[in-house]
Amino acid sequence: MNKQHTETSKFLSYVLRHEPHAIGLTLDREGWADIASLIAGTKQSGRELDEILIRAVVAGNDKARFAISEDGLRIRAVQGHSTESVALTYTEKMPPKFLYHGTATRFLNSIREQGLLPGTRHYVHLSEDEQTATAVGQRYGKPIVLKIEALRMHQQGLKFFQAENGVWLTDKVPVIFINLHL
Ligand code: HQG
Repeated sequence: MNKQHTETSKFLSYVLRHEPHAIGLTLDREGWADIASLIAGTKQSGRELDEILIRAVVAGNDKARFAISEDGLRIRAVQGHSTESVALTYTEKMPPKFLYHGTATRFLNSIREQGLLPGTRHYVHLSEDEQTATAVGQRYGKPIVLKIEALRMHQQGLKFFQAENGVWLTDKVPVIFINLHL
């Protein structure tokens, strides 16, 4: 992704996951926004956006954060939402034995007490590989990767979902399923 694409991706994440109202946009329960309205609202806020740029960002996105509807008229973020207007329907799925969560060392004491909580987002986000988790943790400070006993959680009735881009989602991770001795 070049600089313009990265900036546009961050902007799209902001409006499609967190603050659609910032540009007068409405998302439906499944997170879909009308592309024409997205472009119109964005232009009003003084930022450049057109369909060519949107399509380039969606296609070239390193984490496949966005999807365009089959009819080509709508766009959504596939995970990561905090806005209450959205409640994506994810299909439950059996997770692999272990999943990983990247965080910052400064959060560890609190995680030891409370387990992993979703914060402002709708789910706790987990990845299949440690490398991705390290990059995620780095955003908040000195990264540390927590190994999660995902299959054991699932066997005990806790639900898992996988977004279209491969990110795993679960409501929370109780401390007993977190390996804190890495
Ligand atoms: C931490 C990115 C204290 C948690 C990534 C994290 C991901 C706690 C932070 C997606 C805690 C929340 C989500 C507790 C959890 N006490 N801190 N009990 N439980 N935390 O950004 O998982 O690049 O909301 O460890 O790739 O970092 O934006 O979640 O550090 O998939 O597409 O609280 O965002 O995707 O931070 O990241 P976030 P996250 P994008």
